[in-house]
Amino acid sequence: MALTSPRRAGRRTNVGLLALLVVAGGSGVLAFAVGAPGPARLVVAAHGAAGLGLLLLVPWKAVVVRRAWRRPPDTRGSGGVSLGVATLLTLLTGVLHAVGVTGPWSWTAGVPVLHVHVALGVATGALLVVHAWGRRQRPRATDLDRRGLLRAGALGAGAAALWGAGEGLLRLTGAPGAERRATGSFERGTDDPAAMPVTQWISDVVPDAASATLSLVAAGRRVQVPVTDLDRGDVVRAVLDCTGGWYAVQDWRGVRLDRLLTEHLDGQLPADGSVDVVSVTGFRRRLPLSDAGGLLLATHAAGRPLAPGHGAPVRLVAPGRRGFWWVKWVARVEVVDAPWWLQSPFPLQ
Ligand code: HEM
Ligand SMILES: Nc1nc2c(c(=O)[nH]1)N[C@H]1C(S)=C(S)[C@@H](COP(=O)(O)O)O[C@H]1N2
Ligand SMILES: [Mo]
Repeated sequence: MALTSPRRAGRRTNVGLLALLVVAGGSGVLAFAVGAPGPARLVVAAHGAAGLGLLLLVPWKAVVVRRAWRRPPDTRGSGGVSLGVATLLTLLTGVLHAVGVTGPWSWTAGVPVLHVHVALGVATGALLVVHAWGRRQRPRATDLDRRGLLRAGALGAGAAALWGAGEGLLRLTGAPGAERRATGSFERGTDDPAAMPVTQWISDVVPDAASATLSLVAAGRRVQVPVTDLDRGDVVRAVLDCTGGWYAVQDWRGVRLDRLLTEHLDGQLPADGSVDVVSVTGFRRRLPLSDAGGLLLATHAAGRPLAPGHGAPVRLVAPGRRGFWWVKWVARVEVVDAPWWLQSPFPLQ
């Protein structure tokens, strides 16, 4: 479909690219936060479509770029080349992850290709700010007229079609990516915890010695529970889905958090409120207390005690939440009044 001829490319092309990059960046971050399969599928589809949709505007952008290069250098603005390169590398690594190639590009090389993708995505965002600053493309009334909306709609439909074609191709060719979860993650070590990667969020490290007791705290009261008392036979089958791009399903065993809290702190539990789950390393997450019935403090996976790297002697199991909520080496569980959303959306260590 000829929306406009590439010769008339210009402001609208730039606005289109900007919109797609903003959607790609936003949905990328959102993809890290969402754990439920339904919403994750939507977010990941929007992300893939916005990212791949950038390719549709390449012919138009090429004209814009060629035109700029015929002008004197001091009228050109800066950072365009690095932004272009960063954007294409971000796209490339995103696709490499989605296809699921093995070998040096996969997570087995030490660094998951998805982490490279995210780092490049963040760099692209920074370069975009530098590049677009001072050259703001002001919105015009005609952007939202019938033709403007048709163009935007056509770009959206084209992007969605490109993403759909990509997904179809993965299935047709039987690429590993056809099997990935709604979040985009690949299966590693289901029912075999030893085959599960040991993953730290940013800078945390496996502690030398974990705590032999668990502190339960509420309303100024503190109870010390030996970790050997935590295997009560409560079992939850749940998916650990890491933002590094892998997931595993295990039978986790231990004690339900609501059960443990009512046993030891009954009477001190507020009707609403939150619960801080804190690792011996300082890594922590705050969850709504109303979720406690679905949370497990696990001492075992697949019938075996947790390995040190996987959080021994006790870790949190948070079904439906991404891996960074599954605090390992839990030393303290504290009931607090503050709302759960009053914390950094992602851990800081
Ligand atoms: C502006 C920058 C970005 C662009 C252009 C981009 C583009 C892409 C593309 C094209 C894919 C492959 C989708 C597919 O083929 O189905 C992808 C996958 C992915 N990206 Fe990004 N991305 C960007 C930033 C980010 C950021 C900042 C994050 C996370 C914080 C992120 C997370 C992901 C994830 C989780 C996948 C895997 C989804 C799947 O398997 O389909 N991306 N990205
Ligand atoms: N204390 C602590 N707990 C943590 C992390 C961490 O860095 N420190 N990483 C989280 C992340 S990002 C994931 S995906 C899972 C990984 O669990 P595993 O190492 O048992 O596979 O643990 C979570 N719990
Ligand atoms: Mo993770």
